[in-house]
Amino acid sequence: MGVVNVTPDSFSDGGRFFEEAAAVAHARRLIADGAEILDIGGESTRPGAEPVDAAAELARVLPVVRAAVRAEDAVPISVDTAKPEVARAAVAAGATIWNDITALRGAPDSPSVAAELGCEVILMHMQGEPRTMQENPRYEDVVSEVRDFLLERAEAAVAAGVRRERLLLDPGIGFGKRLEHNLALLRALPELVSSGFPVVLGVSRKRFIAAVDPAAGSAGDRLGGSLSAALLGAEAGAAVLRVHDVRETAQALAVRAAIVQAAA
Ligand code: YH5
Repeated sequence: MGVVNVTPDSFSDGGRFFEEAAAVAHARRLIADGAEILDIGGESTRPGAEPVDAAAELARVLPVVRAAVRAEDAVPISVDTAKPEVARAAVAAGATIWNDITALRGAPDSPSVAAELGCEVILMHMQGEPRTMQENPRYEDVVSEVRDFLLERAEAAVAAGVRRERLLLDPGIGFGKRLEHNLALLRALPELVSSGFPVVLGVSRKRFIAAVDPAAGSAGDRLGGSLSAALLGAEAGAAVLRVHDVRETAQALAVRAAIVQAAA
């Protein structure tokens, strides 16, 4: 799954043409690089990020979803949003996956809208909310708490009418977690895989890599750590890897597969 961020461009005095064109070009590039899904998002969910209103998020995301759906080598489109109205419009435009970092807790009608849309739904674990989640993350037992939360949200989705086969679970690396929590979750990934739900993993360029390697201060310096954690995720049985560097990740996975399949 390749990440397409549609973020405001500080040069675009209100007009959205350039940020939209850049996102569409990036989407095409990720498909050419081997992405099998595109995850398109217009709300920054990085630690410390401020919320965006639905109209602004829709105006950013929808044109890019439309263009990605029309691309000649189109792949399934996921929309990264916590807002049911954004998910509804994106699915109407051809997206087939709702990636919700709040696990359908973003609005009271999120579960019923997910059921109505009939799309696949990624339920992600997050402690707190993006603006403040890294201030004081606390767990007794992070692995069991994250697993129990995700299974509880899966049951809530099913109770609202979402079909079980449409659900995917994600431990939410970096969302209200310290380094020790992220590492424990990665190490215990096979336990989440054993739930039977397909598991989505997002480690790409995240800050926990800088916590291991303090020299990796900026996101662009975290490719090695991203690939290392992505390979571990694949090994553990994750079904979807959410990444920025599609070409490099596909190469890492291809080399691993070639080695695993090599004749003795
Ligand atoms: C995820 O894990 N993450 S947005 C901070 C960074 C780098 C990257 C530079 N949406 C996930 O990618 N959806 C995001 O430091 C997600 N799983 C799912 N399902 C955060 C992100 C990032 C944040």
